[in-house]
Amino acid sequence: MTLAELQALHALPFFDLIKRAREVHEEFWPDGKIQLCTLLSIKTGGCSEDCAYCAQSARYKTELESHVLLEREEVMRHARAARESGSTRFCMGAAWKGVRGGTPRFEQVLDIVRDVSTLGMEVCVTLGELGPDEAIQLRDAGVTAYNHNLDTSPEHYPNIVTSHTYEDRLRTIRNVQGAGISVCCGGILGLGETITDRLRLLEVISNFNPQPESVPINSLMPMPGTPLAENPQVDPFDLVRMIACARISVPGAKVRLSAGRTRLSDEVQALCFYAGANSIFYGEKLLTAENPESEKDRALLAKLGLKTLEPDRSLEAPDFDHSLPASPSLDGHCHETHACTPAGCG
Ligand code: SAM
Ligand code: DTB
Ligand code: SF4
Repeated sequence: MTLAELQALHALPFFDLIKRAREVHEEFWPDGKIQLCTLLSIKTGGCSEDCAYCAQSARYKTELESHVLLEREEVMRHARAARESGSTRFCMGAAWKGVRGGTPRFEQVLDIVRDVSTLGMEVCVTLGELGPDEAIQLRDAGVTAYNHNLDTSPEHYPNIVTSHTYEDRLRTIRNVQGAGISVCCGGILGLGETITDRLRLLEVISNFNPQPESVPINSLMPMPGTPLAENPQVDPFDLVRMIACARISVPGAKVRLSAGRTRLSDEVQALCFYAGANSIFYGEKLLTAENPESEKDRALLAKLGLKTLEPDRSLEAPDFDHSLPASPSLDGHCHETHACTPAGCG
């Protein structure tokens, strides 16, 4: 979409905008299900980059405890737990500027991905900059999606990050597309941007070819010690408008209501789901910041009568271990296709 088209949409009266978004949502996502994703920080803190919102940058004195790349078994423990709790996508993040092929740490990541990809969930990683060869190796190891956010408009980006450029981000996204990996690309609200900056971000993202499979919309989690620690919270109606514009401009993408849900009421989250959000990060932690308690999320989805997405059987390894408990579904019905008993399922 063009910036002018997005501006015209955004300027609609609130109810007209969410009605338009709802129509698109119902056309493209008729089952109305919500995808649960679980995040895990596999390497935390000590990052060379200066992203002004991020607790993991080594440049700021934050309260964060850094840790080196997690061991394979520990990651697998988290991934199994995520699957058991109903997540169908497991996203692993590393606080790196980027990765380079042939290094021991990249080989270690490939090993982790190979293991996690046997569990039958979508496997997403976010590791920073990526070259074309690394992208192919990740795909071959089993990565299904790569998260690389553009965060804001090209114009506002240099006010937020100076250690790499918007063009660097776009190059990585092209490398991911080139390897045939799905792109997950979105942004953050609350970085001191204007509405035009937000819509410019959507203009850039909606003009990707192909359009991204996933668009996370984060609200800034102000992290103590970072330059943006005191930024004011975004008006929740503006968040809903952004979700609606994302739904309309990238209709086939999962629009993920991402960071910042701890500061949103149930009612605002419900409006976001109505306006086109169809995924959340589920589990008490994002990468380093807080996320709502799983129980609270389950209660909210149940209250709204929203069903969750079931695992995609085509992602399962041929020797997939069905002895693990099946994913409990939030609607109380078993979505497993194998024979199961009430005691073993749900
Ligand atoms: N280093 C990699 C990168 O920058 O792409 C991956 C990890 S990075 C933490 C993943 C994304 O989390 C960022 O692109 C940003 O959009 C989001 N993020 C980071 N800190 C945030 C915060 N305090 N509030 C909201 N979103 C945040
Ligand atoms: C995305 O857009 N949001 C997630 C995921 N992609 C990697 C990360 C949010 C991070 C929030 C801040 C933190 O936990 O440190
Ligand atoms: Fe590093 Fe990513 Fe945080 Fe930027 S957002 S400081 S690249 S971990």
